Amino acid sequence: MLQLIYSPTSPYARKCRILVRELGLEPAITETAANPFEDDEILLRANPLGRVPCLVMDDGRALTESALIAAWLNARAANPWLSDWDDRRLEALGHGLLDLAVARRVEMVREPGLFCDFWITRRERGILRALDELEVEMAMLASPVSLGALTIAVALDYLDFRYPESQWRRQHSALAALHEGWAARASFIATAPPPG
Ligand SMILES: N[C@@H](CCC(=O)N[C@@H](CS)C(=O)NCC(=O)O)C(=O)O
Repeated sequence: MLQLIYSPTSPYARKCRILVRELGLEPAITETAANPFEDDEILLRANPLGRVPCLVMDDGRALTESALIAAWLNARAANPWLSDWDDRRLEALGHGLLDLAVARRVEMVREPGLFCDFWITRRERGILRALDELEVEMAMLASPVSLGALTIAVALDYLDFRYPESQWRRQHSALAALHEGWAARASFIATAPPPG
């Protein structure tokens, strides 16, 4: 049995959990919740980096990094998604958007007086540039069900979760359509972060 260690609010982990469901791998995987910020023992034993997601494979070795875990799960599926270099390129862009959104969140939750306008503004400008670029990319998207598209949809949903005031839909209708398609899927609904 494979073990996927995740936290319910982590978008990186959510991407892997959605993929597990989309690829029909649920019977082969146990999902174990852990809080990386409380240094949960189960997580630290599997991943010295102390981050989620982490996938413990059948032989006990662990995979870290959501993109690597996703590629590994896809390779193991009976009906894998096609993933070419262009899809990987989009996946990296979506992943970068996610990194910026998470970094912005980290900056926002610092104690008053510690958070830094420079970093918040810098992250926000990066998020906007990435959204503009991805909006253009949507016209050339080969398939809305791919690792690239999934990563982008998860990043957009994370913006709604942690940055609801961003109003990213206003100038990005193609991204809004991609998100809407994903938001209706059972895998997306089943892995939604808890409110709050
Ligand atoms: N590049 C990693 C990022 C994973 C990551 O940063 N996860 C966060 C949760 S959203 C975490 O575990 N943070 C704990 C920490 O940084 O100490 C991936 O793609 O898996």
